[in-house]
Amino acid sequence: MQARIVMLVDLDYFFAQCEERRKPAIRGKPVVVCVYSGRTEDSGAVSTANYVARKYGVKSGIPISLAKKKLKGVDAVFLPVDKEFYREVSDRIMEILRSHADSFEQVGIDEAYLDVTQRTKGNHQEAEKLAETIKDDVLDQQKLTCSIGVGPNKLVAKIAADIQKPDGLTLVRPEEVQIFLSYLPVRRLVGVGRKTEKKLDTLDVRTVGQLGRFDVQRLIDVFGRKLGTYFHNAAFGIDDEPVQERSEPESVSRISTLKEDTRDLEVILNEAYRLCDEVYSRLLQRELIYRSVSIHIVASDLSVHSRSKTFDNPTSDLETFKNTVKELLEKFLGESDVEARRVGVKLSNLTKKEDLQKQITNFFGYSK
Ligand code: TTP
Ligand code: MG
Repeated sequence: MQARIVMLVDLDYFFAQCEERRKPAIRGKPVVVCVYSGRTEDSGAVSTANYVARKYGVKSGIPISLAKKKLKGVDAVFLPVDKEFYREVSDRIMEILRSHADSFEQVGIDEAYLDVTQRTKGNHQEAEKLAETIKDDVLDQQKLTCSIGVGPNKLVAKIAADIQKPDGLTLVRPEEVQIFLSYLPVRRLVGVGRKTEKKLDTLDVRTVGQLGRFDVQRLIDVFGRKLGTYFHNAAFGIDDEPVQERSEPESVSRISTLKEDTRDLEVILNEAYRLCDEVYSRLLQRELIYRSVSIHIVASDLSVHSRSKTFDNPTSDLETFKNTVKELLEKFLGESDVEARRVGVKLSNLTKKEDLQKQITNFFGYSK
């Protein structure tokens, strides 16, 4: 089997960086994105903070009141989370990342694995160049920085991505894996949480190197066969987990805010068609076909309205998509007197293109 080359791309201080992007004036100040629980003014937790705020000890998970204490007297910015906006930014970036991968696996709102073995012909120099290109593309097109780890598998790529942040690029060649891992604390390994770290500490195992030298049978005695074997292999950077696209999405959608509140079909359609093009390109990229089309309208009073149409047979036609959106919007404006503030379009009831092909082939009883 050819040695693999896997990347992990992690966006830097993601929620806070999204906020910096849309409010350039806050750049350079400590930015703290918070989940307010709403009980008292400052109750809740910090979701994330930019690197300026991190210098003051502010990080994910701490109480907002503590963050305020740490930033007392500093010109800091506290903002509530806006998941919908971060999701939009994330979707666009994931699309860029997916286009650079042989196989792709998103693992969180701001993280994805890319298997790039084929397109780099297994060459590490090529992989490094590709990682630079990806960083440039994300910055040019979406104005965000990310950190990338490159390694022979997911385990090593993930650890490598964490080594240099923000805006980092860390490449670990197969022959460097052992030395790269050996001095790291065990906590860096995926699957080693605080509890496991403590348990390993009582066994005098603190670094990944020490974990590798620790008797595997004793590890199995302490953690069970599955976990014990995993830890032993992980210590040597062994990991065969493939980079795999997660299951099919239920739907592909886009929503955006209109320049001003309106009931003008032309204006709404103009924006809706632009969203259709974006949604359609995602559909093609993932080789999906659709059976349902929906529109979403957020009105000026923030009420939310939807209209959908489902076809008997799946299709991948762009014209059908756009015509249906037009039809649904016309119908909606005829039935309702609200002004539209945001417009969204969605394709759902998705299936893989090849599944349809298989069905047809089976139906006609022949195969190529
Ligand atoms: P992370 O990638 O862990 O953090 P980050 O992107 O903010 O910072 P880094 O530069 O170290 O990668 O998480 C991604 C987003 O997930 C983060 O921006 C906010 C959210 N998040 C929470 O809401 N709560 C948490 O405890 C963590 C860790 C993250
Ligand atoms: Mg991140």
